[in-house]
Amino acid sequence: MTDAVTPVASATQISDKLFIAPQPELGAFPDLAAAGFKGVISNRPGGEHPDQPSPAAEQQAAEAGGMAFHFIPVTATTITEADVRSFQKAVSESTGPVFAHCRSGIRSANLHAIGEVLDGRLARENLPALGGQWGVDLSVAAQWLAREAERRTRVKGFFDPRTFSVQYVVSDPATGQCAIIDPVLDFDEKSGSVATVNADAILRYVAEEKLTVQWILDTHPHADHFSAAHYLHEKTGAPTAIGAHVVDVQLLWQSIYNWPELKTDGSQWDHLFENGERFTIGSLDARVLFSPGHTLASITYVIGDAAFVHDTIFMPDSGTARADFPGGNAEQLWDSLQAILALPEETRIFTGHDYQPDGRAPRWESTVAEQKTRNAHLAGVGKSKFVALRKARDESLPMPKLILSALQVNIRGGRLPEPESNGHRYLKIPMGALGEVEWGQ
Ligand SMILES: N[C@@H](CCC(=O)N[C@@H](CS)C(=O)NCC(=O)O)C(=O)O
Ligand SMILES: [Fe+2]
Repeated sequence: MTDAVTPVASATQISDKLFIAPQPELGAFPDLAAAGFKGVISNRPGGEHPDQPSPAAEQQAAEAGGMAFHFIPVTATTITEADVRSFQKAVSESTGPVFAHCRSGIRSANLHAIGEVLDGRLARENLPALGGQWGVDLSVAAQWLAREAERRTRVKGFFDPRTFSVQYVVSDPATGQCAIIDPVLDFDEKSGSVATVNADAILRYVAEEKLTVQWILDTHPHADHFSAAHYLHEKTGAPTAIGAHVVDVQLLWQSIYNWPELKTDGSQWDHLFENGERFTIGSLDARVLFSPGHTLASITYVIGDAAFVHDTIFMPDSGTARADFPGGNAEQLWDSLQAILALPEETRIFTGHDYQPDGRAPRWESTVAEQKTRNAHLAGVGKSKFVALRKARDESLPMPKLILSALQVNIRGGRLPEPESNGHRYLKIPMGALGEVEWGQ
């Protein structure tokens, strides 16, 4: 049982803990706290209307009243499963009643309803009746669920809050075959310890869903986390693969690490994909697009109606990946972005990182159409402007904290350094390898 709330005129109770309502004014937040609410969810993107309080102002007002604040912005046409799951988590983890709002409350009610159907507590056919009961139009949920039911390519994202990375299992419901894309091997740079929490969560999902792992894929040698490809290969026996230009990345970093023994023939993977190469995951057609710019070897996997673009395009409110690592190139990144945006408009774009702008809940799925119209770095921008903006931004970004640790692992397919005579493994840090930094005072 949850604590009772004093009825709030504007709010409709739609579950044990959840109340939906139109946009409250900032001045109403103390009343919500006094009424007994323990959490506030805003499902409204900032800046939808000039009179609307900013997400930051709402957060401050909620927290001043001792209420948790969750920013899960959606529009009727851009709801993703991640939004639904974040919404459910915000409600289930709340210590008491939760006040959810968008402009009118309809988006909040639809997010809740989608979750109920996905989890089997509600049948799709019952949505109209339930909507009638709540006085809310649930057709957004009905359409979303109908679209989802038709998909032949199933995608499950796993967000790693430590590195803001998104790992994927993409599966073919018809055959139960799947590929794992860009899995993370956990590394704590302060203690030097490695763990398999993320990779094991993926393996659990694979077992629960009775999937067979057909491929373990990386989009590029990552600079901000270790790849769990080798670990997962040992666990599942599935072949590993990456883009063929990984050999160029190996040569580049062989010199940075002064590492003559490193094999630079890509033999650390079972397969190297060429640009345009086709393969299958169960009955799903997959193909590879060469997408350099962030790294020399980056590729995009286009699988059914889904494109796994990793560090090229982020979510529309976030923009694009940086292009200043060794081997990076902003002009090439632009060309790669254009090739991705030339995919059919309804193609689902799954990104590799989400840095949660404005503290919003993590999300990772968009479409080509959304990216074209709304990407913060791309909409209405041409090549020369993009390249100038990208270079200026990159100059302001510090190197990822794991770049020097991660590359030596990732250019060997996620293998840790071999143990030395005392049984311990050691990472090698080339000093001064990546130029000057801003030291301040
Ligand atoms: N603070 C992060 C930075 C990670 C980072 O640089 N991410 C790359 C992708 S590997 C990026 O494109 N960032 C874009 C940006 O921050 O604008 C870390 O230390 O790991
Ligand atoms: Fe990256």
